[in-house]
Amino acid sequence: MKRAWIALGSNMGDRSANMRTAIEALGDMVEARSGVFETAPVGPQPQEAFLNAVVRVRTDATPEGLLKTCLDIETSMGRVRSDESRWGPRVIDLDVLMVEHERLVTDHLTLPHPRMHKRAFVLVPMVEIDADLVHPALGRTMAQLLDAEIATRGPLAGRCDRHA
Ligand code: PH2
Ligand code: MG
Ligand code: MG
Repeated sequence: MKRAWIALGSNMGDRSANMRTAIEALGDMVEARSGVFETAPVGPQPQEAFLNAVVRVRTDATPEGLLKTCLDIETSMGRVRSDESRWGPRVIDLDVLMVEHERLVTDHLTLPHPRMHKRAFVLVPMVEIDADLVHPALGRTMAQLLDAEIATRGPLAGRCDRHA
């Protein structure tokens, strides 16, 4: 069994319900989950605030298999990728962040997730569950990466508020 980390995000519809439904769909795989945070949208277009969280799962699936599980959950929750723009609003987004310390580049999946270390909405919940986890490409812990990101951008740019 390997450990993997998945980021969840929603900024359309009943965001809290969407987050709950997605975590429930991951089922028994989930062994730890962060709190839910309300976060300022990152990306070119103006859009509603997101809810974000990170879960740690345990699975025998391959990274590609785990990605397929995530995409299937998105589809089952009504997400239609062809209707949306890159970094635009979405009902639910499940991103595979890391699988153990593997580094991988395929057509569909890059591990660790290529932007995770630049996103407070990923690092804040990540630090809550695994602050000392070392990023396999950067050799720094999640806590160190979050400190670096806040130092670069300032605390307001990546606003993350704990949500009920
Ligand atoms: N996801 C995006 C684009 N921008 N911003 C926040 N705060 N949270 C997200 O999950 C997010 C985003 C595309 O996946
Ligand atoms: Mg995604
Ligand atoms: Mg995403």
